Amino acid sequence: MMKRRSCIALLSVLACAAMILSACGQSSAGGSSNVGLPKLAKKDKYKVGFAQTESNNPWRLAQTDSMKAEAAKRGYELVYTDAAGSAAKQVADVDSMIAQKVDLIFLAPREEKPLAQAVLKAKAAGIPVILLDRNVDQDIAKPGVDYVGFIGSDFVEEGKRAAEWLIKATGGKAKIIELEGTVGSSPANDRKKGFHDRIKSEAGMQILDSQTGDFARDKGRQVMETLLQAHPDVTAVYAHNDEMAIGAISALEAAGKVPGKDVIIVSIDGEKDALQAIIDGKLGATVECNPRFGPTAFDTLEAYANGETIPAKIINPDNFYDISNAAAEIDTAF
Ligand code: GYE
Repeated sequence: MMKRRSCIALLSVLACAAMILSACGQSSAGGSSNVGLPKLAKKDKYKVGFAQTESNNPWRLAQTDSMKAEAAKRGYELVYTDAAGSAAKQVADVDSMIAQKVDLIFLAPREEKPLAQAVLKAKAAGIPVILLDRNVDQDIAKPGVDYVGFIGSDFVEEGKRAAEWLIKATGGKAKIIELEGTVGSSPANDRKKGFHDRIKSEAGMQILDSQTGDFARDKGRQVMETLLQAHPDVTAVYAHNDEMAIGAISALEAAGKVPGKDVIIVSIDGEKDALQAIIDGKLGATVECNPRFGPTAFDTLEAYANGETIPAKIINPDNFYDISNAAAEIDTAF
Protein backbone atom coordinates (compact mmCIF):
# COMPACT_ATOMS: atom_id res chain seq x y z
CA MET A 1 0.00 0.00 0.00
CA MET A 2 2.79 2.37 1.07
CA LYS A 3 4.71 1.34 -1.97
CA ARG A 4 1.83 2.10 -4.33
CA ARG A 5 1.24 5.53 -2.73
CA SER A 6 4.87 6.57 -3.06
CA CYS A 7 4.82 5.32 -6.60
CA ILE A 8 1.79 7.51 -7.38
CA ALA A 9 3.51 10.47 -5.70
CA LEU A 10 6.62 9.90 -7.77
CA LEU A 11 4.57 9.65 -10.95
CA SER A 12 2.79 12.91 -10.25
CA VAL A 13 6.12 14.64 -9.55
CA LEU A 14 7.40 13.32 -12.87
CA ALA A 15 4.25 14.44 -14.69
CA CYS A 16 4.63 17.91 -13.21
CA ALA A 17 8.27 18.07 -14.26
CA ALA A 18 7.31 16.96 -17.78
CA MET A 19 4.66 19.70 -17.98
CA ILE A 20 7.14 22.35 -16.86
CA LEU A 21 9.73 21.10 -19.36
CA SER A 22 7.28 21.09 -22.24
CA ALA A 23 6.13 24.61 -21.34
CA CYS A 24 9.77 25.74 -21.45
CA GLY A 25 10.20 23.97 -24.76
CA GLN A 26 7.21 25.77 -26.25
CA SER A 27 8.40 29.19 -25.28
CA SER A 28 11.87 28.62 -26.65
CA ALA A 29 10.50 27.14 -29.89
CA GLY A 30 8.44 30.30 -30.34
CA GLY A 31 11.55 32.28 -29.40
CA SER A 32 11.90 33.29 -25.79
CA SER A 33 12.74 36.79 -27.02
CA ASN A 34 9.61 36.86 -29.20
CA VAL A 35 7.24 36.98 -26.24
CA GLY A 36 4.64 39.68 -26.83
CA LEU A 37 5.50 40.25 -30.49
CA PRO A 38 2.61 40.07 -32.98
CA LYS A 39 2.62 36.66 -34.70
CA LEU A 40 2.90 36.12 -38.44
CA ALA A 41 0.74 33.31 -39.80
CA LYS A 42 2.31 30.96 -42.35
CA LYS A 43 1.04 31.76 -45.85
CA ASP A 44 2.13 31.14 -49.42
CA LYS A 45 1.98 34.83 -50.30
CA TYR A 46 2.11 37.87 -48.08
CA LYS A 47 1.05 41.48 -48.40
CA VAL A 48 3.97 43.42 -46.92
CA GLY A 49 4.73 47.10 -46.46
CA PHE A 50 8.05 48.75 -47.18
CA ALA A 51 8.28 52.27 -45.72
CA GLN A 52 11.25 53.94 -47.39
CA THR A 53 12.69 57.14 -45.94
CA GLU A 54 13.62 59.05 -49.13
CA SER A 55 14.77 58.41 -52.68
CA ASN A 56 17.34 61.13 -53.21
CA ASN A 57 20.43 59.01 -53.61
CA PRO A 58 21.73 55.86 -55.34
CA TRP A 59 21.92 53.99 -52.03
CA ARG A 60 18.18 54.43 -51.42
CA LEU A 61 17.33 53.53 -55.02
CA ALA A 62 19.43 50.36 -54.80
CA GLN A 63 17.70 49.38 -51.56
CA THR A 64 14.24 49.98 -53.02
CA ASP A 65 15.09 48.02 -56.19
CA SER A 66 16.34 45.10 -54.12
CA MET A 67 13.15 45.03 -52.01
CA LYS A 68 10.84 45.31 -55.02
CA ALA A 69 12.73 42.66 -56.99
CA GLU A 70 12.62 40.17 -54.11
CA ALA A 71 8.91 40.75 -53.45
CA ALA A 72 8.19 40.17 -57.16
CA LYS A 73 10.36 37.03 -57.19
CA ARG A 74 8.35 35.53 -54.32
CA GLY A 75 5.00 36.70 -55.70
CA TYR A 76 4.28 38.88 -52.67
CA GLU A 77 2.28 42.09 -52.82
CA LEU A 78 4.44 45.06 -51.78
CA VAL A 79 2.84 48.22 -50.43
CA TYR A 80 5.60 50.78 -51.03
CA THR A 81 5.78 54.30 -49.59
CA ASP A 82 8.45 57.00 -49.84
CA ALA A 83 8.58 59.48 -46.94
CA ALA A 84 10.51 61.97 -49.10
CA GLY A 85 12.84 62.91 -46.26
CA SER A 86 10.14 63.60 -43.65
CA ALA A 87 9.91 61.60 -40.43
CA ALA A 88 6.34 62.90 -39.96
CA LYS A 89 5.32 61.58 -43.38
CA GLN A 90 6.95 58.25 -42.63
CA VAL A 91 4.91 57.94 -39.42
CA ALA A 92 1.77 58.62 -41.52
CA ASP A 93 2.95 56.06 -44.11
CA VAL A 94 3.14 53.41 -41.38
CA ASP A 95 -0.37 54.43 -40.24
CA SER A 96 -1.68 53.87 -43.74
CA MET A 97 -0.03 50.43 -43.91
CA ILE A 98 -1.71 49.54 -40.62
CA ALA A 99 -5.05 50.69 -42.08
CA GLN A 100 -4.43 48.53 -45.16
CA LYS A 101 -3.83 45.56 -42.85
CA VAL A 102 -0.51 44.46 -44.31
CA ASP A 103 0.88 41.21 -42.86
CA LEU A 104 4.25 42.74 -41.88
CA ILE A 105 6.01 46.09 -42.21
CA PHE A 106 9.60 46.55 -43.34
CA LEU A 107 10.58 49.95 -41.98
CA ALA A 108 13.71 51.97 -42.82
CA PRO A 109 13.29 54.51 -39.99
CA ARG A 110 14.51 57.98 -40.94
CA GLU A 111 15.09 59.09 -37.35
CA GLU A 112 15.47 57.09 -34.16
CA LYS A 113 12.83 58.67 -31.91
CA PRO A 114 9.75 59.52 -34.05
CA LEU A 115 9.79 56.18 -35.83
CA ALA A 116 10.10 54.25 -32.56
CA GLN A 117 6.53 55.45 -31.89
CA ALA A 118 5.40 54.11 -35.28
CA VAL A 119 6.85 50.71 -34.32
CA LEU A 120 4.75 50.71 -31.14
CA LYS A 121 1.60 51.60 -33.11
CA ALA A 122 2.14 48.71 -35.52
CA LYS A 123 2.68 46.37 -32.57
CA ALA A 124 -0.55 47.56 -30.96
CA ALA A 125 -2.34 46.83 -34.25
CA GLY A 126 -0.90 43.29 -34.24
CA ILE A 127 1.46 43.84 -37.19
CA PRO A 128 5.09 42.68 -36.84
CA VAL A 129 7.83 45.10 -37.93
CA ILE A 130 11.30 44.32 -39.24
CA LEU A 131 13.69 47.30 -39.24
CA LEU A 132 15.90 47.78 -42.27
CA ASP A 133 19.17 49.72 -42.39
CA ARG A 134 18.46 52.26 -39.62
CA ASN A 135 17.53 51.64 -36.03
CA VAL A 136 15.01 53.20 -33.63
CA ASP A 137 15.53 54.48 -30.09
CA GLN A 138 16.12 51.37 -27.98
CA ASP A 139 14.70 53.03 -24.87
CA ILE A 140 11.33 53.36 -26.63
CA ALA A 141 11.13 50.19 -28.74
CA LYS A 142 13.07 46.95 -28.26
CA PRO A 143 13.95 44.05 -30.56
CA GLY A 144 12.16 40.80 -29.76
CA VAL A 145 9.56 42.75 -27.78
CA ASP A 146 8.27 45.62 -29.92
CA TYR A 147 9.78 44.73 -33.29
CA VAL A 148 11.11 41.48 -34.69
CA GLY A 149 14.70 42.60 -35.31
CA PHE A 150 17.07 44.87 -37.21
CA ILE A 151 18.85 44.07 -40.48
CA GLY A 152 21.68 46.38 -41.52
CA SER A 153 25.33 47.33 -41.23
CA ASP A 154 27.43 47.91 -38.15
CA PHE A 155 27.70 51.70 -38.42
CA VAL A 156 30.12 52.09 -35.51
CA GLU A 157 32.44 49.68 -37.30
CA GLU A 158 32.06 51.62 -40.56
CA GLY A 159 33.13 54.84 -38.82
CA LYS A 160 36.07 53.02 -37.26
CA ARG A 161 37.20 51.62 -40.62
CA ALA A 162 37.01 55.11 -42.18
CA ALA A 163 39.18 56.44 -39.32
CA GLU A 164 41.72 53.60 -39.69
CA TRP A 165 42.15 54.39 -43.37
CA LEU A 166 42.45 58.14 -42.78
CA ILE A 167 45.04 57.71 -40.02
CA LYS A 168 47.17 55.62 -42.40
CA ALA A 169 46.65 57.90 -45.41
CA THR A 170 47.63 61.05 -43.48
CA GLY A 171 50.38 59.55 -41.34
CA GLY A 172 48.25 60.27 -38.29
CA LYS A 173 48.22 64.04 -38.86
CA ALA A 174 45.05 65.72 -40.16
CA LYS A 175 42.78 68.72 -39.64
CA ILE A 176 39.41 67.22 -40.31
CA ILE A 177 35.99 68.52 -41.33
CA GLU A 178 33.26 65.99 -40.56
CA LEU A 179 30.08 66.04 -42.64
CA GLU A 180 27.44 64.27 -40.59
CA GLY A 181 24.35 62.42 -41.79
CA THR A 182 20.74 63.17 -40.91
CA VAL A 183 20.41 64.51 -37.36
CA GLY A 184 18.80 61.93 -35.08
CA SER A 185 19.43 58.99 -37.44
CA SER A 186 21.25 55.90 -36.20
CA PRO A 187 23.91 55.86 -38.98
CA ALA A 188 24.84 59.50 -38.24
CA ASN A 189 25.10 58.84 -34.50
CA ASP A 190 27.02 55.59 -34.86
CA ARG A 191 29.34 56.59 -37.71
CA LYS A 192 30.35 59.59 -35.63
CA LYS A 193 30.96 57.44 -32.58
CA GLY A 194 33.05 54.83 -34.41
CA PHE A 195 35.25 57.48 -36.03
CA HIS A 196 35.72 59.58 -32.90
CA ASP A 197 36.45 56.55 -30.71
CA ARG A 198 39.20 55.48 -33.10
CA ILE A 199 40.94 58.86 -33.50
CA LYS A 200 40.75 59.70 -29.78
CA SER A 201 44.14 58.16 -29.09
CA GLU A 202 45.81 59.85 -32.11
CA ALA A 203 47.18 63.21 -30.98
CA GLY A 204 47.63 64.42 -34.57
CA MET A 205 44.05 63.79 -35.70
CA GLN A 206 42.11 66.97 -35.01
CA ILE A 207 38.43 67.65 -35.79
CA LEU A 208 38.07 71.29 -36.88
CA ASP A 209 34.30 71.20 -37.23
CA SER A 210 31.35 68.78 -37.57
CA GLN A 211 28.11 69.69 -39.26
CA THR A 212 25.19 67.86 -40.83
CA GLY A 213 24.80 67.64 -44.60
CA ASP A 214 21.67 65.47 -44.18
CA PHE A 215 23.21 62.61 -46.24
CA ALA A 216 22.56 64.73 -49.37
CA ARG A 217 24.96 65.76 -52.15
CA ASP A 218 23.92 69.38 -52.51
CA LYS A 219 23.62 69.95 -48.78
CA GLY A 220 27.12 68.48 -48.39
CA ARG A 221 28.43 70.91 -50.99
CA GLN A 222 26.78 73.92 -49.33
CA VAL A 223 27.95 73.02 -45.83
CA MET A 224 31.48 72.37 -47.10
CA GLU A 225 31.51 75.76 -48.84
CA THR A 226 30.67 77.53 -45.58
CA LEU A 227 33.05 75.46 -43.46
CA LEU A 228 35.90 76.04 -45.91
CA GLN A 229 35.66 79.77 -45.30
CA ALA A 230 35.96 79.26 -41.55
CA HIS A 231 38.68 76.57 -41.87
CA PRO A 232 40.89 77.15 -44.93
CA ASP A 233 43.56 75.04 -43.18
CA VAL A 234 41.50 71.83 -43.55
CA THR A 235 43.50 68.81 -44.74
CA ALA A 236 40.90 66.02 -44.54
CA VAL A 237 37.17 65.39 -44.83
CA TYR A 238 35.24 62.56 -43.23
CA ALA A 239 31.76 62.36 -44.78
CA HIS A 240 29.13 60.01 -43.33
CA ASN A 241 28.11 59.07 -46.89
CA ASP A 242 29.41 59.25 -50.45
CA GLU A 243 26.83 61.77 -51.63
CA MET A 244 28.10 64.39 -49.16
CA ALA A 245 31.71 63.52 -50.03
CA ILE A 246 30.96 64.18 -53.70
CA GLY A 247 29.31 67.47 -52.74
CA ALA A 248 32.42 68.35 -50.70
CA ILE A 249 34.66 67.56 -53.69
CA SER A 250 32.72 70.15 -55.78
CA ALA A 251 33.05 72.75 -53.00
CA LEU A 252 36.80 72.12 -52.68
CA GLU A 253 37.33 72.41 -56.43
CA ALA A 254 35.28 75.62 -56.54
CA ALA A 255 37.55 77.02 -53.82
CA GLY A 256 40.67 76.16 -55.84
CA LYS A 257 41.74 73.18 -53.71
CA VAL A 258 42.74 69.83 -55.17
CA PRO A 259 40.74 67.01 -53.56
CA GLY A 260 42.91 63.94 -53.05
CA LYS A 261 46.05 66.10 -52.71
CA ASP A 262 45.38 69.23 -50.62
CA VAL A 263 42.50 67.55 -48.85
CA ILE A 264 42.19 63.77 -48.31
CA ILE A 265 38.59 62.50 -48.26
CA VAL A 266 37.06 59.32 -46.87
CA SER A 267 33.39 58.36 -46.82
CA ILE A 268 30.89 55.51 -46.55
CA ASP A 269 28.43 53.69 -48.91
CA GLY A 270 30.41 52.47 -51.95
CA GLU A 271 28.20 53.91 -54.70
CA LYS A 272 29.34 53.91 -58.34
CA ASP A 273 30.02 57.67 -58.41
CA ALA A 274 32.27 57.29 -55.37
CA LEU A 275 34.25 54.47 -56.96
CA GLN A 276 34.67 56.68 -60.04
CA ALA A 277 35.90 59.51 -57.78
CA ILE A 278 38.46 57.09 -56.30
CA ILE A 279 39.63 56.13 -59.81
CA ASP A 280 39.87 59.88 -60.62
CA GLY A 281 42.06 60.38 -57.54
CA LYS A 282 39.60 62.73 -55.80
CA LEU A 283 38.16 60.43 -53.14
CA GLY A 284 40.58 58.39 -51.04
CA ALA A 285 38.41 55.50 -49.91
CA THR A 286 34.85 54.48 -49.11
CA VAL A 287 33.62 51.86 -46.65
CA GLU A 288 30.81 49.93 -48.28
CA CYS A 289 27.37 50.00 -46.68
CA ASN A 290 25.50 47.23 -48.42
CA PRO A 291 22.03 48.36 -49.67
CA ARG A 292 20.90 45.00 -51.11
CA PHE A 293 18.47 43.98 -48.41
CA GLY A 294 15.81 42.08 -50.39
CA PRO A 295 16.88 38.43 -50.00
CA THR A 296 17.77 38.70 -46.27
CA ALA A 297 14.67 40.76 -45.49
CA PHE A 298 12.23 38.27 -47.02
CA ASP A 299 14.13 35.23 -45.69
CA THR A 300 13.83 36.78 -42.22
CA LEU A 301 10.08 37.29 -42.68
CA GLU A 302 9.67 33.61 -43.62
CA ALA A 303 11.87 32.44 -40.75
CA TYR A 304 9.72 34.48 -38.38
CA ALA A 305 6.52 32.96 -39.78
CA ASN A 306 8.10 29.52 -39.20
CA GLY A 307 8.44 30.34 -35.51
CA GLU A 308 12.21 30.78 -35.53
CA THR A 309 13.83 33.19 -33.09
CA ILE A 310 15.16 36.18 -34.99
CA PRO A 311 18.38 37.76 -33.68
CA ALA A 312 18.10 41.35 -32.41
CA LYS A 313 20.58 42.37 -35.13
CA ILE A 314 21.41 40.74 -38.44
CA ILE A 315 24.58 42.43 -39.70
CA ASN A 316 25.22 42.80 -43.44
CA PRO A 317 28.82 42.18 -44.51
CA ASP A 318 30.47 45.36 -45.90
CA ASN A 319 33.27 45.65 -48.44
CA PHE A 320 35.94 48.40 -48.60
CA TYR A 321 37.06 50.32 -51.67
CA ASP A 322 40.20 52.31 -52.38
CA ILE A 323 42.51 52.68 -55.35
CA SER A 324 43.54 49.01 -55.09
CA ASN A 325 40.10 47.64 -56.09
CA ALA A 326 37.83 50.52 -57.27
CA ALA A 327 38.36 49.85 -60.99
CA ALA A 328 37.73 46.12 -60.61
CA GLU A 329 34.56 46.66 -58.55
CA ILE A 330 32.93 49.65 -60.26
CA ASP A 331 30.77 47.60 -62.64
CA THR A 332 28.99 45.81 -59.81
CA ALA A 333 28.61 48.92 -57.61
CA PHE A 334 25.19 50.61 -57.34
O1 GYE B 1 24.53 55.48 -45.86
C1 GYE B 1 22.86 56.82 -46.81
C2 GYE B 1 21.40 56.79 -46.74
O2 GYE B 1 20.72 54.53 -43.54
C3 GYE B 1 22.60 53.26 -44.03
O3 GYE B 1 21.19 56.36 -45.43
C4 GYE B 1 21.65 54.26 -44.51
C5 GYE B 1 22.25 55.56 -45.01
C6 GYE B 1 23.19 55.51 -46.18
O4 GYE B 1 20.71 57.92 -47.06
O5 GYE B 1 23.46 57.03 -48.04
